[in-house]
Amino acid sequence: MKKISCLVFALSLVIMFADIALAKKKNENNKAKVRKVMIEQKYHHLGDDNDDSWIVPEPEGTLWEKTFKIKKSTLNKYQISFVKFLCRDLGNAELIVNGESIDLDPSYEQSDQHFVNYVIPLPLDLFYHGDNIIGIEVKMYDEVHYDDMEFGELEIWFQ
Ligand SMILES: [Ca+2]
Ligand SMILES: [Ca+2]
Repeated sequence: MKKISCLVFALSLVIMFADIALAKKKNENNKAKVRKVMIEQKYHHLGDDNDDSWIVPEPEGTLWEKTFKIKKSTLNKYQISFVKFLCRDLGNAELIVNGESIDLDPSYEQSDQHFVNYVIPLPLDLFYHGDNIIGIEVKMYDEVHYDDMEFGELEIWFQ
């Protein structure tokens, strides 16, 4: 009897470790899969000042917005999302996703000479299946002037 219970115990240990190994492998596979959705490859200049050294010298206004679609299967499949874009001289600007304002981490390097890669985590429940709107709006830094910035290569990553 004792022998049998030892055998059962050993067997259950083997099954348990096999389960853990399998779960770990599954997890690693999931981690490796990132779905990258290009929203806007083109560069845009928001603000109110001309700058001939920028990709888009003339500002295009103070708000950029774009509608894009997300499939229900994407929202069901992934756990987290990020918005990723290249940006110069971000300063005082706001990211808006489906009407919700997202704080842009002020610890990123600020440069008007080169582009900085921003990766901002977004709660997945901000998105709808079907149409979604993403926007960037520059703010005033005094009573009259807007804080210019330039951005492009904007993607949303699902992971
Ligand atoms: Ca700026
Ligand atoms: Ca300005």
